Amino acid sequence: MKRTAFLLAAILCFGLLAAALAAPEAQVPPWQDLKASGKKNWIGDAVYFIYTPNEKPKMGTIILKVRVFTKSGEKDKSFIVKGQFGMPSMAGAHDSGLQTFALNKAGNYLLPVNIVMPGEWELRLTFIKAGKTVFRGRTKFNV
Ligand SMILES: [Cu+2]
Repeated sequence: MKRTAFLLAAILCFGLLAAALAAPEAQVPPWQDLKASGKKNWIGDAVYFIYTPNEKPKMGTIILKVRVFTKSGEKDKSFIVKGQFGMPSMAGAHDSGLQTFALNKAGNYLLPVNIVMPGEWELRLTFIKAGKTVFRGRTKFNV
């Protein structure tokens, strides 16, 4: 009988642990369709970001710039911005993996994007604030 009680307690503990581990995952925001480059993408109602490539996407390396602004128009450098790009039709053949944008002195987040093949590409952006993922957006573009 004692043994059964112990087993039940152990199962309960594992259950609680699993629930605790699963909880942060459930809080990750769903993927949203990004607005076009140059347009405002709001993160909640206090902050927005604008992404712009340094040139029209073409074969080779382009630099993707992301700027985050507070509602009052000041640059917000408190985020970690991550990007991932690849060709959805090619099952990760050119998948970049999750890359972290570099923050420069001007407060711009920059990431080189390598386009190695013409066709349809997808860009995914993740915004992290104080260790928490607060926004995830994606968009497709043709080269
Ligand atoms: Cu390809």
